[in-house]
Amino acid sequence: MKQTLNDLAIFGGPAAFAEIRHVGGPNIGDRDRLLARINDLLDRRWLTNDGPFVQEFEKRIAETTGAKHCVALCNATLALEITIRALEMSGEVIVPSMTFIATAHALQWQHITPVFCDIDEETFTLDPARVEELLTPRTSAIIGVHLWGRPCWIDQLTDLAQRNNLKIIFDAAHAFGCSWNGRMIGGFGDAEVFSFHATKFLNTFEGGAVVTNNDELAAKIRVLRNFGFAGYDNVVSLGTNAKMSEVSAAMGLTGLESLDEFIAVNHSYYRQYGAELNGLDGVSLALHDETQKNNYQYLVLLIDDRATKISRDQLIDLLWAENVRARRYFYPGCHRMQPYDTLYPQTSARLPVTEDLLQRVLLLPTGTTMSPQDISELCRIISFAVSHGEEISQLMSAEIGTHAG
Ligand code: T4K
Repeated sequence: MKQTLNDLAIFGGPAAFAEIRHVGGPNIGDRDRLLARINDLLDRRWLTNDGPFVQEFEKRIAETTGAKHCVALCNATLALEITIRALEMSGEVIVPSMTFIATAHALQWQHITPVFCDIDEETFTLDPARVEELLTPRTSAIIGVHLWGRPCWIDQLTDLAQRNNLKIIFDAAHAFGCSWNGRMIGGFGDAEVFSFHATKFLNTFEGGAVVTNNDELAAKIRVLRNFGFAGYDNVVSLGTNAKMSEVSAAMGLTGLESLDEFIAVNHSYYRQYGAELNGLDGVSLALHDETQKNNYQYLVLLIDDRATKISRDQLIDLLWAENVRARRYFYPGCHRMQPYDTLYPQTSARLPVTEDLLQRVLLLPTGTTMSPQDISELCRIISFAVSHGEEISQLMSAEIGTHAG
């Protein structure tokens, strides 16, 4: 008879978690403050289109990051698209494949070729030496991604861009509240783009922002987010609708008041995971640079299945069976997703570090939706699975499919 997960003693019976635990469970902040703000905006009857909460939110983001301008938008994908357009990128743009698909799509959507570049083994962000090798006369820009909040090699990439007369922006979707060399993320390159999606460290339900020190660029993006209007009845460019609504800004302002609490919780779980999984063969925590400010929003394990004997994907299946929605961000890599896999089928050969990392990452729930007991329970399951890796792996073979990353 075929064996199932339920035949395993520790995993038999009900799942370890009665309710599902997610990677990216939203931070809410003070609910009463949020509801009071929602009442205000309803009383004002000003719901969107550059309202007072959006303006206040932009001011607060600019202050927090030290950037001169913040333009709030309805999500980071449109923020990237508009920034790419405003900076007149064209031809080819160098990006990592180790990112959420939105980074690549924002280019391809505008008929610009994303040229996928490998990352380095220390930060998992664009490797400047590899970027240089990929430059061609068609290259117009570089987009670095501060993956999981870990900043890119900002100086080296900026220097490379300047020497080659290229634009440079950073996809900082994961990096609000993080710093690099003592300076907050937000003020680097021609612009940086934050995501304030529900799953992000700071959320506005859906939302994003472009931050920049460039007056002209900020003004251009403001026009582009509002259909190209530069005043009543005066459309000056091909814009779109990418405005942030007042209710989103109300959520963002409320979250901003609790940032210290969000960081403290994330940081303490980062340390707890580190301590409770310490010494487990084949399991390591992707580390943050503790000399910098970090938001610790993503808890990333690296699984070496030669040591664990149970594969990363089996571990994920096992966690899902226990109601833990562990993820494989960003498996299988943008270059293996459509349309890129068909358009550029040879890409994987030049991405060895990316390919290797994609086989090893496993993201776990953390943050304000979790408790210290939850983290301990999760670590207990992982420790058990790894210490019985070989037996469990055999039992699981061919039993269940792999869950999506
Ligand atoms: N650049 C980078 C590097 C990015 O990571 C992202 C987005 C972007 C650009 C684009 O930003 P936006 O245009 O979205 O502002 C999620 C998010 O939708 C996406 O924003 C995020 N990155 C990406 C890393 O994660 P999915 O496809 O994994 O979403 P989903 O529905 O599977 O949810 C993720 C987890 O969060 C699940 O375990 C469920 C949980 N969740 C989700 C929502 C929406 C909750 O617990 N509550 C919720 O309300 O993309």
